[in-house]
Amino acid sequence: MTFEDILSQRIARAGVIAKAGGLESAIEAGLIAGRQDITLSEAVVLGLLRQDVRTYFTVFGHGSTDVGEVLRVYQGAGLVKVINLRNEIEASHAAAALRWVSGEKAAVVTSIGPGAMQALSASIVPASDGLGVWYLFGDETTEDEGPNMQQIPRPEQELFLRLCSVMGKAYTLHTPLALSTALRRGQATVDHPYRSGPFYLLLPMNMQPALLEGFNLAELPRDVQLVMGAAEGGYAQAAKWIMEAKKVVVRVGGGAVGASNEIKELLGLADGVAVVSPLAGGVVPYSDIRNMTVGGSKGSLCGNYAMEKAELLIVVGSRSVCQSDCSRTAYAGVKKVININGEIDAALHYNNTLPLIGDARLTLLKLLTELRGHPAKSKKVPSEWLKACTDKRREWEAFKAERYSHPVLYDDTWQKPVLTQPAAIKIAADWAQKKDVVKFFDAGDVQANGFQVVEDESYGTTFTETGASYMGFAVSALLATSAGRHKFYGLAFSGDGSFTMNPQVLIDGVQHGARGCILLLDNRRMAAISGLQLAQYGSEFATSDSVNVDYLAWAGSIKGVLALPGGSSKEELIAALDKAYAHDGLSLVHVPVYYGADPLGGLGVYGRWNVGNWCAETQSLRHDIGL
Ligand SMILES: Cc1ncc(C[n+]2csc(CCOP(=O)(O)OP(=O)(O)O)c2C)c(N)n1
Ligand SMILES: [Mg+2]
Repeated sequence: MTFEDILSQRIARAGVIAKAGGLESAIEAGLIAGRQDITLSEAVVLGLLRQDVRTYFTVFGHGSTDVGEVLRVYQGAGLVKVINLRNEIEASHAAAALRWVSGEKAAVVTSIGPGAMQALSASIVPASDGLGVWYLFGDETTEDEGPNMQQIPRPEQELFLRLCSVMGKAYTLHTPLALSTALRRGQATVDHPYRSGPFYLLLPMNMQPALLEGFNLAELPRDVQLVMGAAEGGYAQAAKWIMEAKKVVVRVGGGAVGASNEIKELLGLADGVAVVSPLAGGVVPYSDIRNMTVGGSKGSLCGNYAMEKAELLIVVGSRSVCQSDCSRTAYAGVKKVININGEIDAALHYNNTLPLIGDARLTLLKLLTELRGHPAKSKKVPSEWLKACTDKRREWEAFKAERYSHPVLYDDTWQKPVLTQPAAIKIAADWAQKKDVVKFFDAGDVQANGFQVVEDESYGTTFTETGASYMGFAVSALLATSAGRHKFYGLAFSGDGSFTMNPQVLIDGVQHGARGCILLLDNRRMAAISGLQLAQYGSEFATSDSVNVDYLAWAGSIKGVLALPGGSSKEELIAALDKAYAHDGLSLVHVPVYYGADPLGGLGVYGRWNVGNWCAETQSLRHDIGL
């Protein structure tokens, strides 16, 4: 077949599929023959379409022009949407954010080599946060005629496959007719019921245009809903432990999303309190009397208190990352653990554990049925445990309120009074809540202050990438506001360090109609690390520079971006956010923020962490506790 034949048949095929309303209906209505002469690239796009992947975040290169040509035709027919970007890390973040906020699947397409490596690096985000994302990477030619430019320069086979396979599941389409298996493997990862993740489909450059004669479309896997059931057994034992324990803490992790009602009832029946992981914020309403907010190495007064004093720990869908449990030292008094988890490894994390392996909500429902059969746990309302915890929560709220009532401090670097980061975040988070704006948080002090400040009443308005804490995620995530079927307005809380990792969004956001605001909290440094250096060694080192950047001029130089000074008061910041919101597109609000030793400038640290020169002590405590 000539290229002209391939192209004309492709255009006709895409047109028929679009007219029929999708591949499934085109096949069912017999509008398209079951067997087609198509290239591997087109079969991949068709296969992904059948799995409801219609959005592509791309940085094409010589390693992916053939896939690009197919996408050109399919976009022309209205079947897919291609969002061409300037950085693969940004592309990956946007795809992850789209999946996270809207549930919509997307694919990231890159060239071979450096482009793919950038996307692979950023895919630590969906790998850590459990988000299903497809990655299509150009790969070296299969005939091995000689080293390909941008391949890993060693005379060995499948090096990219090996590299990607460390991060997640990967498949090289070395043999085009293995496509259906490759797509099914991808489906099993991207649509995994409780721990989805990145899937890397490696497309050798000479295989992409390979013609599959008479390819049977029936081989392309259909879209399916994968669900998991409740855990089997163990409920009577779990209920007995819960009824016997005086002090119960429930760790609410990302796997608990969707189980708000069940957790609420569990807290009541168990007379427990919740400590909520930042990425599950709102699963327990902030105002709930039993919510001790966040806990861990940064933590909170009340969250860390509850963890330290509890005797029974109930984990719901958490991986127990070091930040969340002070590197295994947070639960000093815990004697027993009930771990409700989809993942066996995560469920067995602590000793003395009763693992309940299954879907969190369905398992909780069964546990609740068991618990309802027992007499009420505490006659006193509130119980001693709840009273002690709520006292701490009150202390925490007072501590925060004091900071909010001193929102401005004199800053040595800015040489003027500026807003503190906690105050600026509080003002903007409250503003976002009123406007129903989705909040994204970047890494650093911005993130830590953010999860200490945010007061969500329900899940789904804050997305803080605490899984990998990848600087530049929040600003790139703004691309998700316009990329999918569900449009929304986003506010990206970003530090000066994080923003400068992915400033491409200023251009790409305009090009693709992003609706959102970058709230740039500029303390002229990577403060989270300066803070760690000071706390550990008494000296800051190489975490700031002396370059004064005019972010307003930078953002304002891009036509379509509205750049606004955020001022140094609540009123000025709200006025700037209102103006940004009224702008139908992307804006950047620049807020100089305080960095320094004044305790009113920060929200404190309450836990331990196995990093720097804290390791010896933290590790020794972990072994003393022995959990
Ligand atoms: C891509 C990436 N590189 C390095 C880090 C390590 N790191 C975590 S926070 C941080 C500094 C963040 O600075 P900024 O965004 O300005 O926020 P601030 O702490 O100043 O509020 C660094 C370097 C990271 N999380 N991600
Ligand atoms: Mg900073």
